[in-house]
Amino acid sequence: MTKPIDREEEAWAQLMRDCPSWPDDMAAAYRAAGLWEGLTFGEMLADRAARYGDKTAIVAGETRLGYAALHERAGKLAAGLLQLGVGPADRVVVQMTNRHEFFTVVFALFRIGALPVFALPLHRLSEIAYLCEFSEAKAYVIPDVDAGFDYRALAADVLERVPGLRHVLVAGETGGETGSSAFLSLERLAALAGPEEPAWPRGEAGRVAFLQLSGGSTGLPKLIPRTHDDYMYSVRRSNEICGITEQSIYMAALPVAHNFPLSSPGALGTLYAGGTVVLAAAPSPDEAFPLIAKERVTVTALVPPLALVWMEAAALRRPDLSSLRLLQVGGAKFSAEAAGRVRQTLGCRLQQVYGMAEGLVNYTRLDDDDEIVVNTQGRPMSDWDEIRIVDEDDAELAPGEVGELLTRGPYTIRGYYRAEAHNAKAFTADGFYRTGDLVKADAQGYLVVDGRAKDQINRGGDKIAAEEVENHLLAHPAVFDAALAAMPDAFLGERACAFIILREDRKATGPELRAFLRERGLSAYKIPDRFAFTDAFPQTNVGKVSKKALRERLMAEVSGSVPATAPAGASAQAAASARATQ
Ligand code: OOB
Repeated sequence: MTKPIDREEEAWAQLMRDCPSWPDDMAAAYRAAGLWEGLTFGEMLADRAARYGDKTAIVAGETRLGYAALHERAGKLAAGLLQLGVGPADRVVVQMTNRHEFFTVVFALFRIGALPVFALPLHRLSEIAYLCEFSEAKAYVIPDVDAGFDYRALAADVLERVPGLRHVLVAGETGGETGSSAFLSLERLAALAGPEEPAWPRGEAGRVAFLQLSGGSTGLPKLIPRTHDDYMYSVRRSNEICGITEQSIYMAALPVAHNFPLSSPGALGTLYAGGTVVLAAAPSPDEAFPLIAKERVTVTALVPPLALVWMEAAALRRPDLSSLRLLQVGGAKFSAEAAGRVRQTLGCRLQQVYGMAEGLVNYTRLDDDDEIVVNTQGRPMSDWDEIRIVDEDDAELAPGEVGELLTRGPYTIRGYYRAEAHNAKAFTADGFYRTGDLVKADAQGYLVVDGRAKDQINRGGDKIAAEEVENHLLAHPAVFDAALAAMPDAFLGERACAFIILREDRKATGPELRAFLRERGLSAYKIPDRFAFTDAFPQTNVGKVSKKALRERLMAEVSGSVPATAPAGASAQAAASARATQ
């Protein structure tokens, strides 16, 4: 019989084969320079618990958890997980709203070397079933009910779809009482552990800590493997740039599993520094403003549409935001016009953040002139970040010219999890990640995001991979072809428009297609805002659908230079139906 230790080593070896890593010489250089410290997130929390004891780590609703209590609860859950048969290198899909259990669960997983796979609260059957299946998750963690949505009903559907999934772990009052033996409340999970501490598996900081979801541009979402070493470095360096200390009170208003509020510097940065993380149940002014006043929040992060809502609400209501020192805005382009109003309306400094779950994060600096803070998306956080701005042939451009941003460095992945063919396209031969973003750099290295080369829609910070939605639409019997394109929107920046060619003699309306996508379990933000029926798509010289032409068409419509019609080449009848769509 194989000894458990060999099985564990084999599980890690397999996982590391699935996750491309840095070449040895680069890894050695990052270690020698002290960027990679060899500290796991489990060890980090243990250290902070010893150092800060009862100091408040997490505030969520009525719950206040000190550092020691957080560590202890995570330990109980970790022991329970081991009892359940979840261990090193196992994957666990975590779909948690902004509750304290997000942290107890995630640190429990870090403790035993199991990998959280971060899903977002808005994800539904289509995304979750795929994540569970593709990551071969042993367990799936959910809240019971949140914002009126019953995650247990979703989990029941996921269990039916994914036979390999064994456990659903439920946070909340009504945890395990669903009748299915797969469901277990976190309370009961913690109680599974015996009185003795188990022998904790040995952690290694060079190993993958978790899988983060990519915004994506292809048919199926990609998983991003981040190691303890690389992520810890990005968190530590972010803290230095953003001035996060023991005194910092960070409010997570965005869903905390997203890379921005999680680590830029976000909740993990704040815990690293010994500060306090306040979880807002929703990012609305109704929820967030009183919380800022009550908890004396010093820093928070928003996507641009929410920053607009906050500015509007603050002008009307004059809330007490006197504790707020810094508002970070990122995830999508923040217009210079809006950026210029932050200090006046919210009474705090602005920091623009241009980052990606794959790694690279750019920040404007706290001592930058307003000119830079308002007009740029910042510069790379680390001197070790390598940047190239290139044309379509990968030739480097002159400073100031717009091209695609390529990057590599000590916290930017070298490839996605189990995606060999895709990796060959998404990375250069020498390991630079192709961001798909069109940017220009000024003489000081500050970047301005100027557009996108990837087939993605950025709906106010929520990323939609065009191909993923197109594939769902193609499954409809009346749809002959589908193409998703971004239409400009004053509030969200972009919304999604689905151009549809129907099969001959078949009919479908926008509302029907929308209902069809919902039934397939696609999350709401990916469902097109508009459907436009046409009988042909504009093409590029090589005969592909020209998304650029579709975008330009939508852009022209919005700016009013042409009436809302179907794209060039479409019949008068199709043009009429395009106008008829909502
Ligand atoms: C953040 O991460 P993701 O993975 O959800 O999305 C990354 C993409 C970027 O490639 C870019 O297209 C867009 O989102 N983006 C921005 C932006 N910040 C992100 N585009 C224009 N201006 C910005 N400030 O969105 C993310 C991760 C960490 C920190 C902040 C944001």
